[in-house]
Amino acid sequence: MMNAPVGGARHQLLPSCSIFALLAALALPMQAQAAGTRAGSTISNTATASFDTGAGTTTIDSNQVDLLVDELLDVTVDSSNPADVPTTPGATGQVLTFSVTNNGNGVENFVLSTIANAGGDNYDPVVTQIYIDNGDGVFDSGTDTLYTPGANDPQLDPDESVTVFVVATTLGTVVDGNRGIVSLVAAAVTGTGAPGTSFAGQGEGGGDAVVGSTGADGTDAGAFIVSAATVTLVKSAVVTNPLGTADPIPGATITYTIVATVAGSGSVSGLAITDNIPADTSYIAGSITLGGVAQSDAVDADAGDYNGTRINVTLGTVAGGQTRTVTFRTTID
Ligand SMILES: [Ca+2]
Ligand SMILES: [Ca+2]
Ligand SMILES: [Ca+2]
Ligand SMILES: [Ca+2]
Repeated sequence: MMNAPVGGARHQLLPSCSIFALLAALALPMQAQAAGTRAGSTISNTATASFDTGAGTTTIDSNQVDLLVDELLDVTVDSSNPADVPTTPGATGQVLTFSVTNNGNGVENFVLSTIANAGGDNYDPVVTQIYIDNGDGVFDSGTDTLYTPGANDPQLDPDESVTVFVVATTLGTVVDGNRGIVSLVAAAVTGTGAPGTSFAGQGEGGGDAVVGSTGADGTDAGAFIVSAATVTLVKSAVVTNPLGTADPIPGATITYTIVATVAGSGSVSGLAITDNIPADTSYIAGSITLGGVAQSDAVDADAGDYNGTRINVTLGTVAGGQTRTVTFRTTID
């Protein structure tokens, strides 16, 4: 036998290879850099000796040593949310996004679970579901796959990643600024343990499965931040009368001022201020103002209206840190 290159027959194909084989040969080492040589591969090696006995050079080969590459079990989990995800008290369907990557060198299934009570935060989000993304990176409960542990543990090739969505409910008792952490855990179904732990014959291709440096499980944390707002309402009245005093006598005018203050890092929506015209008084037509701007009594393009018994000012969405001031006038009958 002539000099037999390491790797034998496969490498001998290269001189006559097609462009596809060349591309494959170029691509394979890149794959191998991350996950390493694929589990189940055989590493073969033969030593050669050359010598001269005086009758020319003779070459002899050693026996061939074949090693079956074991499967390394490694996985990492990464939160895909660059910042805390805003939520509001009592909100359902709140989503944290994670990426699970098979860092091993064989195909493996990973069982997923969550931890929401580890502390270091202000409350425990209630995890309701885990979904496996359909590949578009966007959560949609209609097209992504609801995860059931043991039934559809995601199967990943070496270096393959999958996006996982953790869906949670925010407690109704949380307040603005509260933070709730949820960790996603992914663990190799074949087994986990201390690095080096071996599961005989359970690797892809018939070798052993060996726990890698990650312990064959990985975790990362994401967090919700409660972004809520509260509204306080303060009402005051100023009386003027034809006598030039502040006495509330018949014929006196009462100017009511209502200040709505929104506080917190979030906002409120659908904010409206309503006030019934008190008994023994008469509303002064066209007297509603919002932020000092007169509002018509009709239901129309502006925010205010008077319907014969009450004034109403529709404020809509107001962010924390803002105030809205409404005034209207009545006369004492
Ligand atoms: Ca495997
Ligand atoms: Ca917690
Ligand atoms: Ca999706
Ligand atoms: Ca109006």
